[in-house]
Amino acid sequence: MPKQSHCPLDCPDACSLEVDVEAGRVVAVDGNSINSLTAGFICSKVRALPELLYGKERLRHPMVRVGAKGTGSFERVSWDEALELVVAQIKGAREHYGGESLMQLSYGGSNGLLTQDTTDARLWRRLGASNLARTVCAAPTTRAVTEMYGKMPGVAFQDYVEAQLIIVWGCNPGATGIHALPFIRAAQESGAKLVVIDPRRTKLARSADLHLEVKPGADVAIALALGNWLFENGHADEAFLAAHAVEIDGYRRRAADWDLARSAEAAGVALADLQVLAQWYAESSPAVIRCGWGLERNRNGCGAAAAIVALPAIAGKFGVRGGGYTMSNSRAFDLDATLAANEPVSTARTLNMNRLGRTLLEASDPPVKVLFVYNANPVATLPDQERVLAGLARDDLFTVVFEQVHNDTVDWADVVLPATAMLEHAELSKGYGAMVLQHHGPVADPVDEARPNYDVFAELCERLGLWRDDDPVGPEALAEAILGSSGLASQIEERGIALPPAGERPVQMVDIIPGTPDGKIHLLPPALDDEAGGDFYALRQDPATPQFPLALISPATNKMVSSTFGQTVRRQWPMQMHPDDAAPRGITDGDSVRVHNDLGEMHVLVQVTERVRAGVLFLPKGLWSHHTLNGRTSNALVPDTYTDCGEGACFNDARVQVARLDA
Ligand SMILES: Nc1nc2c(c(=O)[nH]1)N[C@H]1C(S)=C(S)[C@@H](COP(=O)(O)OP(=O)(O)OC[C@H]3O[C@@H](n4cnc5c(=O)[nH]c(N)nc54)[C@H](O)[C@@H]3O)O[C@H]1N2
Ligand SMILES: Nc1nc2c(c(=O)[nH]1)N[C@H]1C(S)=C(S)[C@@H](COP(=O)(O)OP(=O)(O)OC[C@H]3O[C@@H](n4cnc5c(=O)[nH]c(N)nc54)[C@H](O)[C@@H]3O)O[C@H]1N2
Ligand code: SF4
Ligand SMILES: [Mo]
Repeated sequence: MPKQSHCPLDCPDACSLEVDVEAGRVVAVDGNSINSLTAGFICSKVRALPELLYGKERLRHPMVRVGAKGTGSFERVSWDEALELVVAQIKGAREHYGGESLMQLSYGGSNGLLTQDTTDARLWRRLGASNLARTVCAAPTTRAVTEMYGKMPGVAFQDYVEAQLIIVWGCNPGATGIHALPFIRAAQESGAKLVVIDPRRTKLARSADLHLEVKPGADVAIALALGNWLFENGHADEAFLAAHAVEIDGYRRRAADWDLARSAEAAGVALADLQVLAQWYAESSPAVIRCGWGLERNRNGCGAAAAIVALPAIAGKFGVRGGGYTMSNSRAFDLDATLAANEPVSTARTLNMNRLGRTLLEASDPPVKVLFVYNANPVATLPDQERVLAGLARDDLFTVVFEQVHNDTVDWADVVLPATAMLEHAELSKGYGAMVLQHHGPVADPVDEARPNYDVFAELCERLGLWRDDDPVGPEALAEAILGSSGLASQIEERGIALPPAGERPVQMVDIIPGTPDGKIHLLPPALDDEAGGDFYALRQDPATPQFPLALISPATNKMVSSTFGQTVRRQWPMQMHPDDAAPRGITDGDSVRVHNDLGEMHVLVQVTERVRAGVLFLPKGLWSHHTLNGRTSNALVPDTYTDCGEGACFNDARVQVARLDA
């Protein structure tokens, strides 16, 4: 009998799973239909999960460093020895430098609610450790959507079949959320038009009725021009706006700077294409915009997301099934996972993960003395990789890496703790695309000595004398603390899954309304202007220079989830480059090239292809050092600058030069 579970990975789809287990080991994983969006199929990555669980890179025992930092040479120790060492280092740093000298670094490795912000948050808060600003993803889009709509959930993918027009904007569901695809295809078969706005000719873009190959970072110009055009041409829904929106005149004044011609020029797209898009959007209902995260990872990220999600309000696209927008649905459930921490947020300083390298090298009040990494792979995933590496190389820094597999970050650890992986521990997860909540116990045995996050952090609390009698402990008690009296636990018990109060297919502005304090849609939130230090809708200048003219972007691939599964891709990963950029540099397909800027350099193979627009290079996010010729990845060229609002990472603002390696 297959066992039921779900996928907690950082993916919108939150698949419900059926797992074949033999003698405590996972032998096969597939989807079932308990989550209706899963519809019985899953991605190839998770189908190959046994390779992650039982492959040679899996960490099986605690270890301490024996060689130089960065070399990844370790010797096996017991859990007791490893934890005592960690405890001694934490105590020592706290005594001499204060709690803020302790830095935790955790992110999306496990998107589940039990493996992050429960007993770990309890530990950090009670220690007075530096707080972490988790801004590496979704920070600018979340800022925009929270200010404008109070993070109202979006159109369910299942309802895309109802749409006459689907605009997929800065999102690549063919890789990053495959369960939306059947609904997009079904809509197309029923005559819906598909528009894709993306600097790359993705598979979806190639099947679209219209593809705008936008310059990276220029989306705000397109969205404001569309808004302006709707008003100017009598296609704004003034009655809807009067009833449900505020700051309309302010928005109009800002957007008035943008006509379609100026926007086409700024965004590097054809004016005729923009005119077609404007006309289609005005005419079609239901019309839905799938706004992704590709467009947020630059200096204009928050303004772009805001200008995009303003459009359905202006054009009056809400109120019908299949009409509106989809961004993140992570707030479909009103749950506070940190309740399980049983400890309020501390007043300690906050460190932004996007500047990890700078923080490790420059923070002085106090310096970071202990870095504790879990649910994250900072060497692979954070900006300014050279600085991150230099920081990790500090002799006076004690680094703990609590991980499932021997990745690039583990190489820099002083102590390595082996973590259980999905299916080996209990998990409670909500999708940020699929609007479902799932809860399962472990279905497979942990490998060797691997242990779940929730147990290890609880034990560290105890060893550090930070334990309280009323602390929930163990996965059941933690889940209970999070779910409280919401009624969700009994739903899960009865049906194997829970749906949010408004159901899994809410109609925007009918079943759900904006969660802003006044319940209105805010088209020009003053808080965003304040944070941006001026007009957050401004199109900031492209960071390209004559010396570094090419835009290196690093969106997701279908082979990995961020850096997760990187060990299973054993080949070199080629960087895509347009023929018009390759030819003048004497570069041909298959060449080895040097990609560089002031921050660093990366040596990679090249694939010359028209699948990226001219002026743009593509190498995916999350790559490991073994995927390139010199062990550096895109992040070695990514500045640690912040987005306009939200202090997000500007991964796609890397501007570089490329030359043949033998030149
Ligand atoms: N260049 C570039 N870089 C990017 C991006 C980009 O667009 N361009 N995008 C960014 C985005 S969107 C994101 S979300 C981040 C993700 O950045 P990260 O969160 O750092 O990366 P992940 O690969 O999701 O997860 C890291 C690790 O968590 C571990 N892990 C998983 N579950 C558990 C657990 O239960 N316990 C413990 N202890 N460990 C666990 C996994 O083994 C994995 O190695 O990367 C960002 N990096
Ligand atoms: N297989 C797989 N699935 C994943 C992930 C993964 O790594 N692999 N990561 C998960 C995570 S953490 C996240 S956050 C989501 C992200 O999922 P997506 O929203 O799809 O985000 P990205 O992959 O960063 O980029 C999406 C598209 O935006 C394009 N793009 C880049 N810059 C711009 C721009 O300035 N404007 C516009 N219009 N488009 C631009 C890219 O070319 C890319 O095709 O996916 C999740 N799902
Ligand atoms: S990574 Fe996404 S598509 Fe793959 S099984 Fe998990 S939730 Fe489903
Ligand atoms: Mo992400």
